[in-house]
Amino acid sequence: MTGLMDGRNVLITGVRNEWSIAWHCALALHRAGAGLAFSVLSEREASSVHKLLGASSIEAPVFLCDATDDARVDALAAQVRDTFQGRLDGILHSIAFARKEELSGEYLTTSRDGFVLAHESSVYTLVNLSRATRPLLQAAGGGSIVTLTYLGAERVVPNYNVMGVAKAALEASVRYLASDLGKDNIRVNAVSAGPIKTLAARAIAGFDTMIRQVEERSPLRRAVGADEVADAVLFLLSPLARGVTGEVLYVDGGYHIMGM
Ligand code: NAD
Ligand code: IMJ
Repeated sequence: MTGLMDGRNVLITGVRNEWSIAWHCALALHRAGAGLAFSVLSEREASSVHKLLGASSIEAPVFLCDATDDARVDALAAQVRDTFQGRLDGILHSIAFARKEELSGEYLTTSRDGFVLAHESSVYTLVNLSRATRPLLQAAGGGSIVTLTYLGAERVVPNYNVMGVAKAALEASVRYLASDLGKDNIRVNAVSAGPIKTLAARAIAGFDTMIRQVEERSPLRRAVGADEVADAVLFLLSPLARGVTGEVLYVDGGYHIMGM
């Protein structure tokens, strides 16, 4: 069978467990024929990904990389280069972090440290990964970088706070990176996903209320699943999106278009 991603190699970040949006993207990319490599934050996540791979018959290396650590990001790029003979076609950036205490109450009380940590983890990691892997994407004649964002970048969503400010910077980074990398035929886009029950969302105050609102108010009258986000990510990583860069694509059942 010929697949949309046959002969193309993609680096996937941000798989923590089977609910992770990045895991569903990995499944969609694998089904489309892509070769995969994974980068995870901790040994614990590495063993979780090894279990998922074992159960799904996907063969792929799993590298350890705290994406806020410049030396680790450069080492990851070298590992990916060796895995894929110097050529890389796509990257999924699915990384966000803020301190739990900054994700409730007023944004006004965000600490300086918490502000910096959220931006380093959730925004600078995209810049750093893009910089370190640019030669590999260039060697493939171009490529596609996709990150995940949320409506809280543009609207005030209760408790999203410093993450919303970081996602605004992430979306602006998508545009600036798209401008820098377009001359290398490297595209940079974001998928803005509706609320999905993952580890990064379950513990959040008001998350269930948010899902109920989406079910009541979005044009499709339902929340979206990680598989639906994954298909949009697959599109942006694939040659079907060869004319699309610097864009934010909403996969939220249309929620963001509504005034009320
Ligand atoms: P998740 O917890 O499964 O994934 C978050 C990942 O970020 C984890 O794998 C974690 O290890 C990784 N990470 C954090 N700091 C890191 C670092 N320094 N280096 C490397 N990895 C690091 O949750 P998820 O919901 O799948 O989140 C993935 C992305 O989707 C995030 O950017 C999130 O903001 C975005 N998003 C989620 C939702 C939702 O409702 N779940 C909606 C829109 C956007
Ligand atoms: C997160 C916080 C507040 C409201 C929220 C979310 N809503 C949604 C999310 C309405 C959908 C999930 N989301 C889009 C995220 O980007 C989550 C990021 C995140 C989550 C945690 C939880 C655990 C922790 N730190 C985190 N850092 C980032 O300690």
